[in-house]
Amino acid sequence: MASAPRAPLYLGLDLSTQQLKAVVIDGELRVVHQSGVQFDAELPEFRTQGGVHIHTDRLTVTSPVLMWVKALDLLLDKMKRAGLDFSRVRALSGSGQQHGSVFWRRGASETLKHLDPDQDLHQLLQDSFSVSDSPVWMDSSSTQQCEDLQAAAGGALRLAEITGSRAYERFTGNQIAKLRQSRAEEFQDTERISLVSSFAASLFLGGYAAIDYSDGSGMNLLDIRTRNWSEICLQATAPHLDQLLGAPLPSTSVLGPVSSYFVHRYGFSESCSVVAFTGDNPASLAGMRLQPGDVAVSLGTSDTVFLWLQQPRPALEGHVFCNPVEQQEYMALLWYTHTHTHKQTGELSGEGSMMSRKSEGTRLLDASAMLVRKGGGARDRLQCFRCFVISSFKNGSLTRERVRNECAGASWELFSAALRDTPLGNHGNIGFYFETMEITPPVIGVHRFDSADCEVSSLSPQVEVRAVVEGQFLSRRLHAERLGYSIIPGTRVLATGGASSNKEILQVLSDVFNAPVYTIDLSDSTCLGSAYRALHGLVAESGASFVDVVKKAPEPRLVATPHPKAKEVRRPLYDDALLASEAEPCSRSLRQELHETCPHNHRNTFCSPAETNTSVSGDTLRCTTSC
Ligand code: 5FX
Repeated sequence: MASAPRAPLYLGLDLSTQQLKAVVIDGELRVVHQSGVQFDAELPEFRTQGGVHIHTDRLTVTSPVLMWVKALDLLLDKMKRAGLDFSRVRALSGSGQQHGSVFWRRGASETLKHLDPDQDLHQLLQDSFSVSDSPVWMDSSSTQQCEDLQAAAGGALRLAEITGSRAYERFTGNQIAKLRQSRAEEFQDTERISLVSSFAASLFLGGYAAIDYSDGSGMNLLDIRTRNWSEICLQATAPHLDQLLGAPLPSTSVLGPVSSYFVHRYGFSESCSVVAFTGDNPASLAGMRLQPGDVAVSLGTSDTVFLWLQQPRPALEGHVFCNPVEQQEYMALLWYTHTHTHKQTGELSGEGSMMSRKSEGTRLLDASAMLVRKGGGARDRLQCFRCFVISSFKNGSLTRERVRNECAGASWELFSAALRDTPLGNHGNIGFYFETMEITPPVIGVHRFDSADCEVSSLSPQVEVRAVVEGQFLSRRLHAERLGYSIIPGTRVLATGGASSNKEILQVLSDVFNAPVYTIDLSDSTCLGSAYRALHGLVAESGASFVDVVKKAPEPRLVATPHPKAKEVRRPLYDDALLASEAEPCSRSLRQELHETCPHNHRNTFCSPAETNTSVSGDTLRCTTSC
């Protein structure tokens, strides 16, 4: 049933790595409009690939901030041409790729306040950024700053206790520290630092938008208990940083009305509310409406696995994020085991031993109990605690696309046909495809193995297609299991992101997880989650819960059930090699050095117990390739 002509609408946006998208829903939660702008194809003047510039060091990854602004001009023009009546939009919210940062030049706040509706935003804001190339989540160039921050905080574990995560290169605080050191002049000229999400919200507000707690949790700067910036982390990162960041706010906050620029240029109502924007992962959680026992797999530029666990099992990696929809909850609880980081700070004794890892796990469990101990017994809270676990994988859709281009004539139809024509288990052929430094696990390398578990340099095109998809999903499943995922009656795999519209890929997902796969009608839960959050933001202050507000939303659709033989397919080689690669107690910086100094000149190397040893900076490292 179509909505009444004047019925209110809610707009959700997502400024992701490769595109800017919008979804509009009505009060019945029906999608009434969708639009998008692809950066590479529609804004070729910025010369991005996959929406980013990868610099010559292969570690620094940035996106032009004006490309994002111009994409918003294009998107709103498209929506207007499509006949969307902006005056009906009661509230809008959005999301951005997590961790990325925008550096506003001195004077930009005045510019934002007085935007001339006769001009495009990208013209008006062309001089408003002190740094034109924004660091994004794919960047892994701030290893030194990570080590410095951990040392200042009293170790990786202490930093995780404060901010929810040990130091990660892509986390914003470490990017800010790097920029301050390497581009002092631009840093001096900076008036305000936004996340990608709060940057997009600032455009709509006509003033600087607060960073929300949930996206703020991905910075290594927010104390997730006090929900304020951590003094220790601020000081270790940059002087007077709190002034550059502004005070963080709850993710459900109404930040104010839309700026008069949008009222005059596009016909928005003056009373349209801007609800705090958040990170793409928190927004996706809102869009998928995860339930206990579910596992959600987002298949986008990065692949992300979200879990809702009643009783998290300690594993040594991950992030705790503040919950984006319920103010009193934490969104993500992730555990980590990477002893190599602690080794640098001398935090653990007997490094790498089972005992030290076990005791670290116990300490982390204690830390989590502390996090949830907010009135009521820790045990009770832990049981009803909404524990969302997130693992992020950098080698997602870009890797699948590369294999599609090389093995399936750049056609998704041929890619799907290859999956249909090859059996589950791929006759024992398998591959690791970490083309860029992975996040989970932090390794790099492409390795293919035949049915005899011998490394081979190539596979036939059809087999390669299945190898990449099965390999990626086995890795996702393995990490989910290490975080406590197990199939229980009623377990659902919820798939979202671009690749979730490919039936054959979803069949492999179902077979590898041995569970039914569901999708929501829209392949993109992030935008939808933003639209839901816009609606919820209007009533959150009065105590309405998110679950109640979105209960009318359509139920996910069953799209694949596991093959009866799915249970029998086991890949011990894959599991062993991945687990071993993560057990190696060496630092990521050394790993990168190894990549450059492998004595056997291998292009792709990663740490793992194997035949060959090499020594870098006095540490024993190993090259996995049999030499
Ligand atoms: C999460 O921690 C990530 O780094 C990615 O999933 C980005 O949010 C992708 F935009």
